[in-house]
Amino acid sequence: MPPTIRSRRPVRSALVLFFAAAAAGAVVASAHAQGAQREGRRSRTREVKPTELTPAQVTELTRIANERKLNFDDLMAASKTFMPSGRHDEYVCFASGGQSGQVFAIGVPSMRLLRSIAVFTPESWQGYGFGVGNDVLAAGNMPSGRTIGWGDTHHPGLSETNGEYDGQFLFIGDKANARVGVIDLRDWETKQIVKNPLSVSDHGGCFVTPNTEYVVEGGQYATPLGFGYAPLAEYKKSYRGFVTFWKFDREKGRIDVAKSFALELPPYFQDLFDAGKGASEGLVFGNSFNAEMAVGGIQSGKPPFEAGCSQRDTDYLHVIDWKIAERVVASGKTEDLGGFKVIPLETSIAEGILHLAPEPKSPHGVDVSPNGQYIVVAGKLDPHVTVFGADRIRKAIADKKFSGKDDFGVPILDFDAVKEAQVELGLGPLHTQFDDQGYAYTSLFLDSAVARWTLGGEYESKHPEQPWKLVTKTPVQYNIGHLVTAEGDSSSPDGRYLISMSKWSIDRFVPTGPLLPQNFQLVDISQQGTAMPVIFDMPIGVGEPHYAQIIKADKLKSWQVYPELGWNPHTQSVDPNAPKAGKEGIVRDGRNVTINMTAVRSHYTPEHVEVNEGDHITWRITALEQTPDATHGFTIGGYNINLSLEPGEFAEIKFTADMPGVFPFYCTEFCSALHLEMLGYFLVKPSGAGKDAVGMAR
Ligand code: RUQ
Ligand code: CUA
Repeated sequence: MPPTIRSRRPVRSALVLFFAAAAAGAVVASAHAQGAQREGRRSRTREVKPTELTPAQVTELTRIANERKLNFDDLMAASKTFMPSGRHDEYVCFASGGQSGQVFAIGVPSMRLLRSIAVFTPESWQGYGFGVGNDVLAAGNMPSGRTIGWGDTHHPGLSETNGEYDGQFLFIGDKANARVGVIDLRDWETKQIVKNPLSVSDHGGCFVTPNTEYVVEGGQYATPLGFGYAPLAEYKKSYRGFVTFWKFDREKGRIDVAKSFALELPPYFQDLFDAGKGASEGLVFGNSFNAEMAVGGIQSGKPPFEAGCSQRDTDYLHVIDWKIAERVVASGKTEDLGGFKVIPLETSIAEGILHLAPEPKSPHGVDVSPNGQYIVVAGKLDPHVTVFGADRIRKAIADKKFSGKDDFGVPILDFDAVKEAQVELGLGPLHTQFDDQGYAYTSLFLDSAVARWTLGGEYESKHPEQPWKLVTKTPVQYNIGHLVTAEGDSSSPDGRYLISMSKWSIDRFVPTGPLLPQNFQLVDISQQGTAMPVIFDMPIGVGEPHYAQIIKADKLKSWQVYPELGWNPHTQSVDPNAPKAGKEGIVRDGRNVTINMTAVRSHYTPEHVEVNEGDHITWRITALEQTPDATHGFTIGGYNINLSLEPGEFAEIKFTADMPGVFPFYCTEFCSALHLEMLGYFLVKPSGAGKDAVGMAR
């Protein structure tokens, strides 16, 4: 692996420059701090004065720099990323959490993990799946009812308005189980999980259309759609790919399954998708990597998938016109599969919804430029990225400039007619993002580098002397997968910061056993030309993130506390059943017992709850807090229950008291000095025969 190239300028002379830069930065910082105070934030930011360093301070800093073996580049990196206590990051990066099944929110440029958001995997800290959230999780189970207890999150997608992130919702796809999660960014909680009714697994989700009309989820490993069986010998006949358009109801904050639909696709392994915008609005692009329709079979001497899938020189870019698809759905030309609307492949061909275009060898990413004009496809086994032109694609479709049809009768657009440019970048190009300076950035997996290159065409005025050219490469450690720039796949990227989502970390951190963290490396892309240094390494030790998006932090309108006491986060309204202060108590109706409880620093009311074995319990709690961060937990040990009750929140849990005994319940958040005293007893009186908590028959 190539080491990072860095100048090792002597520290002392370099420090003078550094402090000059630091002084300039401090003025900006001071303005920020004042802004924060004007906004009335409860900020503890100290007053920042322009830095004027005394000779004694310079000496002291130089001593520390030398002691810690920091050169000038290191000091610059530190000054670009360090956040004094209380100062907020300018951006938030939402990264998928890979096999953790969650989403991570990371502050940029400090690269501090702000929190995880539980989506597909129960998470006790957030009280998700241990009393509440169970229904959201259960909605994502297999149609057979089989429980899925985790997810493999790949691509987060922020909701958009006119192609810009609007900070309202976040969608996230689960590759392993073909599901989509919907997160409301007011309280950063998962509100909905939908299971794709066609397929076990997927890959190309979630990507949103420019006004979040649809959340796009593309398939990957072809199967008989709808969970049927067919032998692999019938692959071409019975196996199919797909892309699903989930209709999003912004008002309700939910996907409307009844208004959603899917397209049946040929059994090429569809990979990533991206929604067109601007010049390409109304189109969706998806690539694929098994035009060979290989089925593997290493155990019987056949070429393994990796070889079989990469025989041909080209695979297929899928160009899908979702506006036509919408009309076709409205006119009822769909088939019903498990209660879901599917446009058959013949219909897509006949109606002009689907076209293919050749794309070089085993591509991975497909990314649409900010103006929507250029569609960049990176071929893993080709050192180039291939750029398709949206206008060219539309013209080729209109003029029927086809080079043939595939085995299923899908017209293939003539490559030369739709190709805009090809740019040689290096080995293993995967994914591309953009900035505001007319540059594109592509991850090079095999080179372990980030390539910066110039866009041409409509962007040519930015770099007239060298359109469509590689500018520079920055080495990263190691094996970069996705990369993300600030607002980098929106209509107006900010640039400035890029995160290399490095898959291997090898020697970057203290070894953590044979399983090492992934490495998010922050790259400063604020300067033009070849300067593009790595300025921070952040270990991710809780899963393997794939894609991420970076949003300007001030676009997020997060609640600090729930708007009113008794708020039900699932309905995002006050719950009529929420217990009120002074109205607590226990109500029995036959075998049904309802507990109306409140929680406030530092007690629950009531503190004694006595029921009989076998009673059906409805336990309702309102957190009577309105102070930011005054969160209470609530656990009943032994009953697998743990809640996180944020200020104002109402929660309801239902269970059967099938285990007799004495169960202390307590608050699992260190909420106050007398937090240990925030407890009560749940007493379950044994009734007749049965088993007790240790499983002994009575
Ligand atoms: S993947 S490292 Cu997006 Cu699932 Cu490319
Ligand atoms: Cu409430 Cu600890």
